Amino acid sequence: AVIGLCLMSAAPVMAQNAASDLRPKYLLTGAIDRENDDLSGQWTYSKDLYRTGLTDINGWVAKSRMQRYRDLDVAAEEAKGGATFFEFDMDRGPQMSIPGAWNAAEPELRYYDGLIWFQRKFTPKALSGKRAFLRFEAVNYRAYIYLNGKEIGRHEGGFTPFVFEVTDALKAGENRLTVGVDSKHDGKTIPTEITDWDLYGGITRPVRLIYTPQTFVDDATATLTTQGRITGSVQLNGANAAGQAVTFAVAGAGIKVSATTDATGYAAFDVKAPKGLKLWSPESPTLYDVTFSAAGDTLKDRMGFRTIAVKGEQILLNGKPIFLRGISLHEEEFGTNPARRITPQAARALLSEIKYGLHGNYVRLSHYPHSEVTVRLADEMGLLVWSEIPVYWTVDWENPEALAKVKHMQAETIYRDRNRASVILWSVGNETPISEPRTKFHNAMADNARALDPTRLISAALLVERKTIDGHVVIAIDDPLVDKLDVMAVNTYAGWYGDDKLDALPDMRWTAPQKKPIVLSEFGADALAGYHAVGEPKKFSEEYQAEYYRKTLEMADKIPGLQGMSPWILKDFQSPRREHPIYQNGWNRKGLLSETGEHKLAFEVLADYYVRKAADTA
Ligand code: GCB
Repeated sequence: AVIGLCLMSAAPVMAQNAASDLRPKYLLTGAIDRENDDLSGQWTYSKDLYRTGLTDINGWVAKSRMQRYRDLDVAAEEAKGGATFFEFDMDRGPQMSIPGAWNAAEPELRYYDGLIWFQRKFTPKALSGKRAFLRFEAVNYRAYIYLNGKEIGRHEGGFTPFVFEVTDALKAGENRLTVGVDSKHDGKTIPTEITDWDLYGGITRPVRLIYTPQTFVDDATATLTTQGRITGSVQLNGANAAGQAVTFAVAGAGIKVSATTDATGYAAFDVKAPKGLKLWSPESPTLYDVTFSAAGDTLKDRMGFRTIAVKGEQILLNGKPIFLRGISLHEEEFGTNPARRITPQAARALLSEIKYGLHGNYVRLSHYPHSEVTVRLADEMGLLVWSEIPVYWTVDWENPEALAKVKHMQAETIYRDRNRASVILWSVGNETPISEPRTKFHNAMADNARALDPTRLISAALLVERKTIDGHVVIAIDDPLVDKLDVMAVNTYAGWYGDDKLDALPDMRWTAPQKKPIVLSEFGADALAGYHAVGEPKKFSEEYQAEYYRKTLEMADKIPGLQGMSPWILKDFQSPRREHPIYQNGWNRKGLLSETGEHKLAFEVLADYYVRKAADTA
């Protein structure tokens, strides 16, 4: 049976939960700590550029020779002889290492943009009364999931997790899991087909078969409020979800609180935070072992407790003003042939450059939700996080389906990451040209984020206007979306795009429509590592990039209300739009590090600035 778009399957009504209609049917929060079979490893694959495995013309494809998802031993069929005829064989196909984008797997797949079928066989553990779920951490962009020839579900959106129950679809012994992955983006996808990064395709994050008891803790959360209380909730799933005693405990903090679930399996709790609770901060990222227990099941997590708020032009972490010393980051590991394969080691290598190399305390995870591994590591290492939905440049603003997709992406992201102390900002967009439908769209996103999570700050990376007033260059933030934001974030490229001289930057004046904190969500300049130009700085040289940073930082120091920055970007990244044959060759070169991690001159300029900033604000 076709279950339909997972995105569209609403959960049962839970009156207590403000955004309940967006809650995915299953969340399996904390899934990585549950009993599971990791389905990473070698999968076979078959390219299907014309989508013949999916097309169904008048039903005749039902007997098609091209349906890769059929539960079929093609070699055995052929051995029988006779008229049997197939034009695929998933068992004898080429292999690819999963997770990982296909673009790096084979040279011929570098710019492949379409459908590829993947298959992996596995033998599950004996269920003996348990339930089983397939959880995909991310498939880019559309996923069609089949188990033993039967459709289990579909999902759209390349960066968020999704779960399907397969308790009844599994069989004893060997099972055949087939996943069609369609990377094609168009005017209606999120993001659309035009971006400034490699869109990549494939099963880019881990796939796990997760086992739970019949009734289990599907989702749970706890947060420290600015009133000094710890509030949270637990959602059970299963036949015995109602009327269960629930316990939330924080080991070593003296917190243990109980509640009872209502008819929908939901329970909320609220307790005074104990005096001795150690707060999480970048300088001291204390994490506690927490448990949410009910009906014989326990959801475990490691969580930090902190508050985040805005007061006038300041951002307050645990009640104290903080300056965000950050950098932007794409999800791409180091190397000349990245596959967006973020392992704990790859994430640590990237975040260490920010924390220890740049002396940063903050990272903008652009332009889409990054891997769970990265966000958990930010918690552990002590880096504040800006989290983003790929509503980038242009979107089909007047299309209600686009907004529905985006809202589901927000829900999938927020439910996944709301227990991470590191995450302080939900962004609702990047550089979207101002128009009425666009502002309406973003306003709806901001309302949605607030309904899903009233405890964090909302921002968006805005475009600025460059004006000349009385002979002075004025950079103006003038965007009606600001009304909905806690933090005004702006991208500025004066001195790179356009003809402004670097010496002019420090004299540019900034104006903002309201007294709210400002962060520079981007500024940057391309430099090819190893290209040095003496004399007058030349664009694309390391010297130009370093000088651009010096002058932009001088300008930044004069921006009233500036509370942080995340320059563009830590590392050079693949971008098919960047085709300068000498300096780019398919890479956006605005990294402070080359793709292999060589430090460019500007890296030290920013690191020195952050050392000074850290001393000033200590
Ligand atoms: C931007 C975009 C970012 C680009 C960058 C650039 O404003 O937000 O995605 O990569 O500029 O390099 O131009």
